[in-house]
Amino acid sequence: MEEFDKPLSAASFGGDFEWGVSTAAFQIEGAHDADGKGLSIWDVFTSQKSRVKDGHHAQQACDFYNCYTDDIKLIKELNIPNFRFSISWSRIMPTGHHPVNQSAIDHYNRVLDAMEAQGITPWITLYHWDLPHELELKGGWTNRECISWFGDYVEVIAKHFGHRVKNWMVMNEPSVFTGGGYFLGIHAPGKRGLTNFLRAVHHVTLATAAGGKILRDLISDGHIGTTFSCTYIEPATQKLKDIAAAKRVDTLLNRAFIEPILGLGYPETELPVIKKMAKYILPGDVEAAAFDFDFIGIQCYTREVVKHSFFTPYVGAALVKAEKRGVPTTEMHWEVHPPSIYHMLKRFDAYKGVKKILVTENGSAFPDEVVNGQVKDPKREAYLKSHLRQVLKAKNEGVNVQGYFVWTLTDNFEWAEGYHPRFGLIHVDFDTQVRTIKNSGKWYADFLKDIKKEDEDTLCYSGHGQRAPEQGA
Ligand code: IFM
Repeated sequence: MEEFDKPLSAASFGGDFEWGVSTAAFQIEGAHDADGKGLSIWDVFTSQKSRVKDGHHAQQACDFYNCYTDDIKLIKELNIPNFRFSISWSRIMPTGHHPVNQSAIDHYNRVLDAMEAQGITPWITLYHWDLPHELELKGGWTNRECISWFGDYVEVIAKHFGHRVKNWMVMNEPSVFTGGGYFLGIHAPGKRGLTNFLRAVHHVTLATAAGGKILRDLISDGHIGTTFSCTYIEPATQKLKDIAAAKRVDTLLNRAFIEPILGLGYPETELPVIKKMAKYILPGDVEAAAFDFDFIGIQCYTREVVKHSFFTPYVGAALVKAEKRGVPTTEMHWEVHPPSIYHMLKRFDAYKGVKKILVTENGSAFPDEVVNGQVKDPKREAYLKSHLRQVLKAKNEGVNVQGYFVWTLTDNFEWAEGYHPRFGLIHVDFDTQVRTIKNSGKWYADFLKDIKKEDEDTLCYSGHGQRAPEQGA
C-alpha cells in the first residue's frame, strides 16, 4: 500500500512522538496592563494608526490571562498532551530590566499549576516578538546590548521556572520578526531599512545562542531548542536568472538564521548583501553565535514561487502570488502545498548540526463561522492531515522529526492582520469570549485519543509538570 493510501494514525508516528498545540503570549493573553505589566513594542505598535488591519489591538485578545484554567481544560478535552506558549518579557520585567514583577511570576506559576492539574506538559518559548517597549527606546534589537538584556531575562525565567519546566524554545521565527519589524516596518517596532535589519539579525542570532547557553547552564535536565520559520522556495521557470533569484530568497528565508547557529556563519555567497553584516560582526562572534540545541523547531506553512526582478533591492527577486498561480490558498493568501513541509524537513535534517527536529507550528486560517453551535472547517482538517502525511513520509525516510504542534489552540490576534485570519482548532467569538471547538479540533482530539490512553497507561506526572515513569513500572 502506498504511504498516502494508508489510514493516518498518530500511532504510526511512534510512541515517543510529541503531539501538541502552540500559542504565543501577545496573541492570546490580553490583560495588557494587568498586575504591573509594562508596555511591549506590540502594545505600542497596535496603538498607532493604520499599523494593524482595521485598527485591531490585543488589549483583550482571547483573555487567556484570565481564562487559562478553562482553556487548559479544553486542551485536555482535545487529548493534546503538550502545550507550547510564550512568556511575556514585559510582564516579568516591565521595563525590560530588573526588578522582577512578582505578580507575573505568580501568574505563570498558576498557569503551570493548571497544566499540571490536567496532566499537560509545558513547552515554553522565551521570546515570541513582544520586546519590552523601554528597551526599544534604547534601540531594541538594533542595539548590541539587547543580547545581555535578553540574557538577564532568560536567567530570571530559568531560575524561577527551570525546576518545573523541561522543554524550552529560545526564539520564535527570527526571520519573521526581524524582517517584518526591522526591515519592512510591517510588524512592531515598525522600523525599516537594511542597517536596522542586519543589526537586528546579528544581535538576535547572538542572543539565541546566549539564551541557549544560559538555559543549559541553569537547567540541568533541560530540553532546549529554538524555532525557525521556513518556506519551500521554487523558481518560477527553469531560466538561470529565476533559479538564481530563488536561491537568494531561499538563503534569506531559510539559511541565514539557522546556519550561524550551527557554527556555519552567515551564507553570504548566495546572497551578497549579507556581506554588509561584516560591520557588526566583532571578533569572536562567529563562535558565540553557535550553540548545539537539543532540537530545532521548524514552522513551515507554505511554498513560494520566485522570479527574478530588477525592482526588489538586495534580493533581486519577486514572489509570484499564489492567487496568480491559481492554486488553493488559505486566508493568509498562502498556497496550500503540503510537500513543502516534507522538503523543509529534509533540508533541515541534512544539516550535520541538527540533532532532532520538531514541527513546532503548522496550521491554516480559514473564515470559520459558528452555525447552529458548530464550526465546519473541512479545509483545516484536510490541511492538517495532508501535512501530517508529509511529516510521516519524511520520518519514514529517516528524518529525525519527533514532534508536531498545531498552530493554534484558539483563534487569536494574527499580528498585522488583526483578528481576521482564524487559525484556531477552537473558534473564539471576540465579543463574548465564547469558545466553540471546531470540527478540526474534534478531529485532532479523535486522532490523539489512543496516544493519550497509551500515556495514561504507562506514565504519571511528577509534581513539577514533567512526565515521570510510574512507580515500579
Ligand atoms: O501567528 C503566527 C505565529 O505567531 C508565528 N508563526 C506563524 C503564525 C501564523 O502566521
